[in-house]
Amino acid sequence: MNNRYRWLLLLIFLLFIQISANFKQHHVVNDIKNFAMEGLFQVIETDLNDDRVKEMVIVGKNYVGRELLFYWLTVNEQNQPVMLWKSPNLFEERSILWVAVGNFNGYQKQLLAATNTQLYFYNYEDGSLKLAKQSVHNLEPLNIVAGDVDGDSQDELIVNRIGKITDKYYICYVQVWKYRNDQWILMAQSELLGNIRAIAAGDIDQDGKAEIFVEEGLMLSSGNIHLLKLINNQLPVVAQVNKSLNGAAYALKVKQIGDQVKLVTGTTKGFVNFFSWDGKHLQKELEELSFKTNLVDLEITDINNNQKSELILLGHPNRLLFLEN
Ligand SMILES: [Ca+2]
Ligand SMILES: [Ca+2]
Ligand SMILES: [Ca+2]
Repeated sequence: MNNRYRWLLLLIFLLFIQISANFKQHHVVNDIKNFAMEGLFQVIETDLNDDRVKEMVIVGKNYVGRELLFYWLTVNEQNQPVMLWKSPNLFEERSILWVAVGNFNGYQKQLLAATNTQLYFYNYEDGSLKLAKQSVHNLEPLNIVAGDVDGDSQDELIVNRIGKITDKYYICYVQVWKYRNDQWILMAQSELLGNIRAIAAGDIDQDGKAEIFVEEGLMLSSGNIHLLKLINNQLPVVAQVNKSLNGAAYALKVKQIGDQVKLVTGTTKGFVNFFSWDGKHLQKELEELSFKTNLVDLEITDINNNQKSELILLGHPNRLLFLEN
């Protein structure tokens, strides 16, 4: 055996160890094919009742019954979902429903639900959620997410909205809004970024301020990830990764995984990938998970309170999948 061949074998062996070490860690603990609604859009982790145990909120739609709903849920010891609360029907003609949880007003965690024209503020109270406020808005959101982008401990509302409509697709941009004296104040907005399909926020560089991530691309093709940072009330793109994923990444989250904060993506072709920040670039990691399902959203959190994180996947149209390490 020549030297070059031996090195190649060693490299393949090392790659195999790394891949299998990560892959082996995940196994399916529950797989529900028709969960709760006809179509699911979004899953977010949260601790709405502040009991230090994570719950989740799942958003979706019943097409036939013309319902837009979200569920507040936990799981039991068998990893079966247990409903804590179901929203009223927030249906609006041709509207999305999107949910974000954060401390928007500076003194209280709230769940914010947005349709095309309405914003609903919900507070946790005695085991359920109570509508605290409903208002009309003109944010024109395609989706929303919460994040503390300026590091003042108050969450801002980050909105993906349409800037231009061409005959084939939307060209979108990002706005950051701060809630002050019962009003939303525009803090910053980005340039036009493309057909944004997913948005996320989280402090990947650990400076105490959340960065904003968007994924944009056309149709269901592989897209581009932009990392935006609030600098002097501007939202410049400070890093970008082009066409590195297999499929469109409708699932995008920033998560603490082990001792690192990572960007996690889930695509229409069923791939889950992880990106870390090296100070200058988003680095795609070797670990890649693959599922035979069109992913619409994902979450990573200890949903069953066993001190280990689960990977929660939403598959099109209404599949709910839990994986455990
Ligand atoms: Ca803030
Ligand atoms: Ca940061
Ligand atoms: Ca767990």
